[in-house]
Amino acid sequence: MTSIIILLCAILIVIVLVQIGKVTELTAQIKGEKEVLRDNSKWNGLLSLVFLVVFLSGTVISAVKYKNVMLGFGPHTSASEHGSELDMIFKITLLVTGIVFILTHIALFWFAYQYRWQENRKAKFISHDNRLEMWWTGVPAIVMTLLVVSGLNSWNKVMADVSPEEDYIEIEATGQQFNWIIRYPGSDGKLGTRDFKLTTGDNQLGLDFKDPKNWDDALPSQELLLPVGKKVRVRIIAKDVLHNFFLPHFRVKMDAVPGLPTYFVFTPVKTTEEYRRELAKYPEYQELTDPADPQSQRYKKFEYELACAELCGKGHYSMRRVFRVVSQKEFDEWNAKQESFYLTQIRGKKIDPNLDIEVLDIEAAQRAKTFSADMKKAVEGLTPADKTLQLKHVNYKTGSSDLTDGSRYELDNLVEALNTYPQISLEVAGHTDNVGEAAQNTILSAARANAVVRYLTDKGISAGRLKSRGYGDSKPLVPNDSDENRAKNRRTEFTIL
Ligand SMILES: [Cu+2]
Repeated sequence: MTSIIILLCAILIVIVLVQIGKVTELTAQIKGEKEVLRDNSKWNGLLSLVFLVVFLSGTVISAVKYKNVMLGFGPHTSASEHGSELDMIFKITLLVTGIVFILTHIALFWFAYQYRWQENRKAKFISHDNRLEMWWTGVPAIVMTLLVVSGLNSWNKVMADVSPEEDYIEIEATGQQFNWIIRYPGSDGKLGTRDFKLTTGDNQLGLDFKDPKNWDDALPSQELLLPVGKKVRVRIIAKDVLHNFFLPHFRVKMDAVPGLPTYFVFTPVKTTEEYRRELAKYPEYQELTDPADPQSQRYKKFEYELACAELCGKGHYSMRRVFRVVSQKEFDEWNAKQESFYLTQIRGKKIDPNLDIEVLDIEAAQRAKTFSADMKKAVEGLTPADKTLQLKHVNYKTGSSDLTDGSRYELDNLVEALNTYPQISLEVAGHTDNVGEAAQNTILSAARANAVVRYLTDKGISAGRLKSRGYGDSKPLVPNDSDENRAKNRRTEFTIL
């Protein structure tokens, strides 16, 4: 329907134009050709002058009016180190081209008015003038050279890669239809390797999990943080079509090309809060976004945005992510809280290439951290329940009291805790589920608790600090009514005495 209306409108416009042409021809016949020509020229000339004034003043007025919402002006000075230099190039170019723009427009429309057709006036033809040629070739050539040379100089500075001894963080941005997957390096500070051949539905980035650097890499799905004052190197990758990694407030813009990794290095110099404080000084940003809420000023909503600056398809607009720039301290806290993609999504599943390794270094380290935090709480605890901890990663071979190989990590954590707190002594307690005979269960649980105590004394802990006891199935954690619950009841605990 809409297209039919548009088509009809187009046909009507053509008819109107043809009719105007015919009317003009008729008037010319009635009035005489010369008369019409004189009239037309006069009006064309005058309208040229009017256009000149309206157009040029419109340009200048709109530039002044909107200056505070344009990047590089008002509160929008660059939020990155290299950005101010780029802004300066833009401003110098704008000044030079602005002067030329105004002069040529004045000349163009003034000439159109001044030299409009008049009777008895002949045009003067200049076939060639060397001096003029020299001027209008020489001056633009010199100006262009200066602009290009200073631009190249800045380009080399902005595009310089990091050197290995520099202090920087590296993140990775993968563009796909239609979102950005941002990868953080985790606690080791290093991004793991990827191989497109490993890409599956579960491993969308094709991360090579045989590479330990990948084990702690995180893919935050919500908020993204960057520390202020630290160099950030972004690896930029595309999975399907051309995308563009665009952080306008940092003057960062780089194509994400399938099959050709690119990068950008920049240093954020303003935190999100500092940027908001800057905006708050301008009336445009003090306006309320919700008239009913006096606290809804525009500047409070400001965020650093990541967009895709390449029209990559229907959902292109949805490729927005928010980066928040914060202090190094806040960043470190946030970074430590990010969950490892490998440990939460891949580890232990069929696609995990490290199934043959019972406990990875990173898992042992994580367990040690949790254990020492739990231990601290238990030592400070008041009730017996507070002072009781479960040895979650201590396991035995089926039906026996032989510790599995993987149990030693948790037991070594316990040894370390006993050395850290030399004043404490423990009761190690074995528990079973209700399968089998009760007497048999008590014997097995006692043997298991004993095995733990033996491990600890072998590691130099004084036997006087350790008791062991087998409770059999007498103290279940939960009712023994499902496999899952029975598994919970089979456990080894210790209580600080
Ligand atoms: Cu895109």
